[in-house]
Amino acid sequence: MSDQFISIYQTSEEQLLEKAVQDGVETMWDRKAAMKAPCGFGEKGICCRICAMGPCRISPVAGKGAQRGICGATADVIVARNLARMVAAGTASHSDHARDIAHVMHMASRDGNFKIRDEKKLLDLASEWGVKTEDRDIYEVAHEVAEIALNEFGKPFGTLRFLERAPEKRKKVWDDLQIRPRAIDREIATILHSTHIGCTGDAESLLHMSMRTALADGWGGSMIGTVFSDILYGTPVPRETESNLGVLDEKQVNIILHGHEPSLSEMIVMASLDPEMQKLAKKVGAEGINLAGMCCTGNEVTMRHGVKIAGNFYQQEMAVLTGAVEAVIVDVQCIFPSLVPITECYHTKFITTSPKAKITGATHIEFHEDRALESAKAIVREAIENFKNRKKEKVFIPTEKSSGVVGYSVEAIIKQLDKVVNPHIDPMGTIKPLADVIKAGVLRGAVGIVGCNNPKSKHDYSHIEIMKKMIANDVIVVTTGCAAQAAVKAGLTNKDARKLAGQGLATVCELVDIPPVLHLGSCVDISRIMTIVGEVAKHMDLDNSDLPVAGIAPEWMSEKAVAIANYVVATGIDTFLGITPPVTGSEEVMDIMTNRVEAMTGAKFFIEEDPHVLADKVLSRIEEKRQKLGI
Ligand code: NFS
Ligand code: SF4
Repeated sequence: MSDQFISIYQTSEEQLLEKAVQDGVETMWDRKAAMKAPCGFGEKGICCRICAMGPCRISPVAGKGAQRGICGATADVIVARNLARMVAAGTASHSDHARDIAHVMHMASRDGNFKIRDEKKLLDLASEWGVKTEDRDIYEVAHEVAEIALNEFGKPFGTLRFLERAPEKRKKVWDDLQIRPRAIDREIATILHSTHIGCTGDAESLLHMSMRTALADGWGGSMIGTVFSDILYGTPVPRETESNLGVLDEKQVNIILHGHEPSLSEMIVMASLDPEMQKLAKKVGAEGINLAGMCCTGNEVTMRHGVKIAGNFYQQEMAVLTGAVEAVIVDVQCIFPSLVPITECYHTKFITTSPKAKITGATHIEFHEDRALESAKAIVREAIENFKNRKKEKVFIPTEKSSGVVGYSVEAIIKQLDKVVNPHIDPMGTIKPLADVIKAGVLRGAVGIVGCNNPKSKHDYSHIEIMKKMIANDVIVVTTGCAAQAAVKAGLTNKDARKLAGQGLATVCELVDIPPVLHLGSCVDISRIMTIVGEVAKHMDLDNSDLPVAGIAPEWMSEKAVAIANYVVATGIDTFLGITPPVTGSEEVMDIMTNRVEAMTGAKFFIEEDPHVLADKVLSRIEEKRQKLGI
């Protein structure tokens, strides 16, 4: 099924690229070709432009040419500083997203647009955080909890609250290393300070600080993003969806929802269901309004509403190339500025909505949370009214699409696991069945396959090849972000895909009624993966680093991915990178990341660009961990 997918998909991709040539449209491939070979200094991380005495670049040949920047910074320091700044930017992005969600919860009200949809999750969190809940209105509780979360960003004392959710052994590692993050913004600011000219001049110290900042993402910003989105918009449950550009419909108004925060997209979903909007769509001659998601916004709305997925990161230009999209609506992150010139070649409106991400040439219609539905309707109306401008002769929609199941929150996974629990023997509602099958070796282990697309690797190929190899070897896959969308497109989140799994995994999938690759959501939802791993470790009285699990980012590209990789390693989980990060210019940084960090956190980085070799390395590392545990 997935081999077929790869070839089908390549055809539709090629067709669209041919169309781009015919229509005179430039794509990322043209720009990549124009860029020629990437800058060798940048690629190795040995270019510094932190101060105006530079830019300085260090000779990649040891002992020959410039070995230090003008200030005397070595290659090790320059590489580590650049990496630390990537971690800070990634952490800032996930966390600022989370902050907005917390603000939305702070303004939630019974008669407003934003409501509390998962009261249980809110009440559980309130009691976890010591907020009084008896005899109180749920919205009063929500506001207090939201305020506590908002204080997590800048509180002057203490460390982050969600760290307490980790297994005891992991907390001890963090204490020993002194990397429990304090306030989220503080960690980001500290890194920016420490990487200023003439501050930290020690690679190990910079990487140590990077881990603390990254933990403020994984166990701070990202976790707040996930938990608060669930409370406001509902904790996802398994549901059917479809993915790939074939979900666009020639007869309907097609709206692409692209970006990250669910607040806007939730309101767009509501607005598109509004009878007034539906009527307007009919009036302009369309059969209806067809929403299609892209990138993490796509994941958020597909998990909660079954909105179809148009595609992942690399397909944003392709979607417009179909000529069938009335509007691309975006908020923040992973949005190509090239959508301006591309949409200009068609009738497509490119609508930015966030003051944090304005793009020259786009139509900016600001989304105001305090009059959310009204703002969303104004945006949807623009799209509908644009239907009449569509040029029939320019429309080409590839037919490829695939179905799959999405929406595996931790709660949903535990509910599935309950199917194999004998309530006379074991308690319901725990992770125990998963721990049991891992212990017994029916599943050899579990991996999280996450991250972006990157033109350095064939689109989705690494994601899919690695996923197939994992499941064939009885390793269950959980996936988020653009990797998760690749999985849906390849049919791997379909329950049928268990025929591609090894016998152990196939049996588990059948008994528990799940696909072998579980879609857990957007990139902030990697916090769900941290939670599951932590729960299994607690159940087995182990540390995360003892478990036969790994994180894999086959086609990553963003700074957010660098932050994620660092918090995953700091959480005790090995991380395999399919794209080499810009660190190879420093032997010391390479040595810390791929070797010495293991003695500190129990996990390390593996860098391997060949997806098949990478998969083999993951499998052997999993077996190594099993051997150590004697299971
Ligand atoms: Ni993640 Fe989501 Fe995709 Fe990469 Fe971008 S959408 S937050 S960064 S490209 S997986
Ligand atoms: Fe050069 Fe040092 Fe300034 Fe960087 S901080 S640009 S290495 S002088």
